[in-house]
Amino acid sequence: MSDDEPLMTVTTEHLNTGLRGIPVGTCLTSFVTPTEGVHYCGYPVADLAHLPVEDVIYLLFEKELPTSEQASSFRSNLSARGSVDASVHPVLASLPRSGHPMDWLSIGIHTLGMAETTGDWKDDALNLVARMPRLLGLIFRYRDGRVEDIPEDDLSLGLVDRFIRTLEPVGTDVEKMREVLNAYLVLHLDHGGGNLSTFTGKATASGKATLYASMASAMNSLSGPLHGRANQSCLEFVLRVGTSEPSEVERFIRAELDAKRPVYGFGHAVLRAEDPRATYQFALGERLCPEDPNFAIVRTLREVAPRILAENPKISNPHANVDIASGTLLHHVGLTDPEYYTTFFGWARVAGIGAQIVDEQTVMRSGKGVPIYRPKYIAEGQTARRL
Ligand code: HAX
Repeated sequence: MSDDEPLMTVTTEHLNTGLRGIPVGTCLTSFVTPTEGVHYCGYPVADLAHLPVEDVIYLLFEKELPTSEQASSFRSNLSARGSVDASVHPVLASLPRSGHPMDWLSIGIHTLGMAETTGDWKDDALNLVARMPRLLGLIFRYRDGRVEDIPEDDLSLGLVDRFIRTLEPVGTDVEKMREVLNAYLVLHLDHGGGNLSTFTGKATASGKATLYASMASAMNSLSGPLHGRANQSCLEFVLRVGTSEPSEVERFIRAELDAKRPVYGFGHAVLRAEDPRATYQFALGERLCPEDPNFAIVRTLREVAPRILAENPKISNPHANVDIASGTLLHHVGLTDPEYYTTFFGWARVAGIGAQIVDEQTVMRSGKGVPIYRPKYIAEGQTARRL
């Protein structure tokens, strides 16, 4: 694109539409296409989903996949950054267990920032990436009241294994849990520049709030039911369907639509095909848990729902989205409480949002960074007045 080429004409029709489709900046980490979904630095996400999450985090920060030496040095780098300050324990111990885990996550991130902020965007972003698995594991432990004998962190382990070590799951196939969590994280790391949580995090950072304060803002955005919390609603929906018999599933879907309720796990604002992140997770489910009754429901939903949704011409995309199978996979590996699912989403997004904040604050405009956000609002229903 040339410097003076108009990208679009903004008309009054665009006002009060949440900036939908209005170009506001550039993104160096990812883009989304209607058919292939999200790409990280050019790679379709489905091509990356089998890689260790640390390698894909490296990609988002460095814009290249690591060589094996770079991958091993990046793991050591994260290990050196991973220690979580002891002040997090009394803070988590004091929070109401009735609070949503996303509120705990936001407060946990703020606490880490109060304990130590370097002021260097990239150091703070990578420090937080390295501290997330321990923080999240501790949130689970304190909310469950399992606070006796929490194992020490083992910084020599990878990110997923550090979470599992802190969690100490009982009666779970840890190999499967590791594979499901690694894939979940890779698939949720980033999603272009303009999604609400990423935008919020970058907007907060543009006022030179700390990386931690910016990320807590992003997590607060992500916690909304129209944004990240949809993945919690999706598993709740699957549990409500309760049968994998196609005609009963069809009856259930039609009743939901008649009641003006959404059919969770289907549709997307940008994609116009099945989300490749859903396709990957369907294949993972067929391999890891083909007999799981919830997975059987998801399989039937995938067969039945698009046909019914396509009957409504208003629905731009009747196909499965990323949230359709992720909750069922997490449930299968022992992470059974859907209230926590958005915190896994948040854990993943800390890397993508962190990388985008670093880019906006240290790379854009030849390193000068993006100035404080200040979109224009036009006064309405007001005339100049004097007392
Ligand atoms: N069930 C019922 N109605 C649906 C629908 C679905 N799965 N998908 C779209 N529609 C409806 C919309 O509500 C909208 O209705 P109105 O005109 O009455 O407002 C109409 O069809 C047109 O919608 P659209 O243009 O196709 O899609 P939107 O960009 O407006 O909405 C949503 C995209 C994802 C919000 C929507 O498809 C939806 O509500 N899906 C179900 C909930 C869900 O699975 N959410 C997770 C999305 C994944 C994600 O991005 N997570 O972050």
